[in-house]
Amino acid sequence: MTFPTYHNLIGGEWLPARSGKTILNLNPADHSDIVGAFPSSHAEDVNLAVAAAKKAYATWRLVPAPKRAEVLVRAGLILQQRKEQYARDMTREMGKVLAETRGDVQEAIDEAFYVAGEGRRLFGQTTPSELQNKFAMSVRMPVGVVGLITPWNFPMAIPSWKLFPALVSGNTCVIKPATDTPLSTYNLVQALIDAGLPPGVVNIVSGSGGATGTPLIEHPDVRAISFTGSSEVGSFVGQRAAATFKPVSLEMGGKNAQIVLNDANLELALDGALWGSFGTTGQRCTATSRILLQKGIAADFTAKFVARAKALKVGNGLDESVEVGPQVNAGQIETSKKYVEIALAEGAKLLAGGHPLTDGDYSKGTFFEPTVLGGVTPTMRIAREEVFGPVVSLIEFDTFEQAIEIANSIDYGLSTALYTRDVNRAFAAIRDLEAGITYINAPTIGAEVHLPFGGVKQTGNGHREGLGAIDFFTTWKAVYVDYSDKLQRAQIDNAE
Ligand code: UN1
Repeated sequence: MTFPTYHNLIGGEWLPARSGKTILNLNPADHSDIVGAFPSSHAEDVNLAVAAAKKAYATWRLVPAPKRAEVLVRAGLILQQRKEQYARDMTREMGKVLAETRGDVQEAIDEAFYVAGEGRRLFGQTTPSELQNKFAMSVRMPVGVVGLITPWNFPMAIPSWKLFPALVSGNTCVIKPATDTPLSTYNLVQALIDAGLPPGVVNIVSGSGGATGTPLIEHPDVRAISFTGSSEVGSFVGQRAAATFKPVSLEMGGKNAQIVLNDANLELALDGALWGSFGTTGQRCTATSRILLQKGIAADFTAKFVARAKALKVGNGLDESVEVGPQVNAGQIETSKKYVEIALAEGAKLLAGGHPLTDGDYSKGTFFEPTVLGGVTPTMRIAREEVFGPVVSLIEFDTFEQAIEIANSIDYGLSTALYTRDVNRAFAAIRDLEAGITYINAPTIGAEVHLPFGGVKQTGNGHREGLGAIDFFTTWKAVYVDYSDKLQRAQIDNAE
């Protein structure tokens, strides 16, 4: 079949990788469907992109922030017009069902309009000076050239979470999209270009993490790195960035628990668990991967949940009747398989699924059955390690306090959910769950762009996207204006 060839975007020009090499972007539902060939970039391509971003920074930083924001408003409007096409492109390259890829594009639209408002805020502070006739304030400054490394599971939303706040703050960007899903980043950046973004302000270098990402992290002219991906890679990114003292925002794994108490609305809890576990084929860092069931409802919940998991329709996400798309690639299938084996070896019971789907049309892509494991105990590896696939564990408990303890007994801390009608317990859980996000009577997935997004423990290193991204993409400058016309020595001339 014929397929398009895409180039890197460097200083406003579309350029192939210097090596001439490309990486094929395949539809995970049908590997014979080639979405396109994308550059396989190396350090020399990264160097060109960083140089272009550095050049563009000299002028972009001086564009008034409200004007920078207008580019985002126009980009948001363009994305609205192209939503259907971009959603279809995304389902083709990533696999998740159309309803979800429409949501992914919508998240970028929401982000554009939310962050555009920052163009007329970017607030600093004024504060009294300790000296007379002296004025003190703080202002937000851009950081400079920033490097953005994004994952395949939210191929447009997550790039928008990074690009838009970086841009409104006056930075210029080099983005390395995920190897599996570069097209959605191209579509997002095309919307920015059509909205009037000047050349060089955003540059794209496609390629693998090692060959493209590492030189970006290490480049001396890159002033900050924002990364979303696995904790394993995030640890590497953080260590490399530390060598050149770069601020680095790391958004990583989860092992998110939904707790269901005896008094919960059971149907609601079932709906939430099903969506949280198998939405995006379980490939969200916020996905529900542990369902903690109080013993009074455990048997009833389990029977209903297993029946509903077995009834889910798995297939090509472009088919509107499909509920669960493929996994993104063969490596992810291997991980799901491996974790089911580990769980069974440790004594868990297979209640639904557990295997790759390979018959008929499934053989064209990378599909895995929605999988439910019962009899899981909190110390098993399946209860502690991230799978990033359609594999969920059921864990039973006696008391509310035990549930909180189990929920917190892992190395991650991204999202949590509690289903109950008891308002006292709800507020105790909000206080006690160790996670960046807690939902009450709603699933672990579904964050909105204008709240802080991120986690504690091995999920992150303290930064937040959404509300919080501007803090990462700006640096504070303290400003003192002395209008006394004499030397005034702080801590000395005004001391008793
Ligand atoms: C992710 O999985 O990396 O809250 C992001 C959610 C989405 C974002 C998920 N809005 O599930």
